[in-house]
Amino acid sequence: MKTALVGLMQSGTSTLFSAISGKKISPTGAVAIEEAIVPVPDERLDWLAGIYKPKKVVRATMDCLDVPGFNFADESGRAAARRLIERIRTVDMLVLVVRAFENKSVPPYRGEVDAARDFEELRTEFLLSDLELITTRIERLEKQVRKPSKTQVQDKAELELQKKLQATIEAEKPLSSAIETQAEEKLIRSLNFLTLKPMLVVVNVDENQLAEDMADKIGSSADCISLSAQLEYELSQLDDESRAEFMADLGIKEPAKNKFIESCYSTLGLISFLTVGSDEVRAWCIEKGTTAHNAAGKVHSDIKRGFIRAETFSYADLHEHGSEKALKEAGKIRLEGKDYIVKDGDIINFRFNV
Ligand SMILES: Nc1nc2c(ncn2[C@@H]2O[C@H](COP(=O)(O)OP(=O)(O)OP(=O)(O)O)[C@@H](O)[C@H]2O)c(=O)[nH]1
Ligand SMILES: [Mg+2]
Repeated sequence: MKTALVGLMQSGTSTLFSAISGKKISPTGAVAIEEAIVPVPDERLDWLAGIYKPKKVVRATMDCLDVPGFNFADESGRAAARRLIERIRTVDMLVLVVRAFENKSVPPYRGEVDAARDFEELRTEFLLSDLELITTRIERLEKQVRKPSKTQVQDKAELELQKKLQATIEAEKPLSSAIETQAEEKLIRSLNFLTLKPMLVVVNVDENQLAEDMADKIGSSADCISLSAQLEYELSQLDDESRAEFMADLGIKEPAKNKFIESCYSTLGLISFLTVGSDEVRAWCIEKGTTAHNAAGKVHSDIKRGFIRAETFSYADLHEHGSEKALKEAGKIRLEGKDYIVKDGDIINFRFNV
């Protein structure tokens, strides 16, 4: 899973990136996209490690990009933003970081703090960038369909679709509303439209605005959370003990970065199943609706090929009963077949034969 953190300049994108990845904050004005593999926090693994005493604990990970802040206010800024936007087309989801705190480094022409305005600006730019892609594609396809070729039928179908998409954007409707069939989705998949990507909005608030729920401030139905990137960064710099103290002082139970990563997971429709043993306790990231057979393939292609059964119990049951032995006595260990739909928190021991 690959996600890009994007925002207007000085929104706190790099601060949030640093808080979740532990990497140094990119200096203001940096032009390079930074990348980090971020472990997905999962308390269940910590508890399981206490039971199984494994040699190692392996967390699921999220591949995260920190994109320099966009400045659409002048020509060179727009050109830079465009180049960056082209480079994030292949990510699985977008995180839009929207500023709701005072920042003296933001040029005064941007006006007062206004999260809803900034969010709209970002969304409009993404939409325009998709529209541009559609327009270019239409021009190319119109030339192409005039000459006979192997792909003529498909090109004609795509041309029709692109025109429909163009009209949809011009009617100010979301692209997703115009894609009605899987065949249509397939025709345009490789274009990687930004406005078709799952999106999470992070409203970045000042430390003393934490109590307010800012999520409704952007006036959108998009998935949205609010947090203070600065505070998360400061928490990430502390050792466990000082962090716990600091959080107790502030009256917070969990760093918001955990909630942030969980939100990315749910925006993408992902869940985790777990494997346990004395060697390793591990979380595996899969899409909701994945079968046991495909989940086995995540672990190893041999396990998928030789799949016999998935011995399955839930983390919640293990947590309640305390041991696998007690679970067995309570009849809570199931043998599932290939078509079983894996659930979040399932602990699976695949039986296979190769
Ligand atoms: N008060 C407050 N300040 C913040 C917060 N998050 C970031 N900042 C400050 O905002 C400034 C910009 O932060 P960055 O993380 O560099 O922002 P950016 O969006 O990556 O900026 P560019 O990529 O350079 O455009 C820094 O001075 C941060 O300390 C926050 O939650 N609260
Ligand atoms: Mg930055």
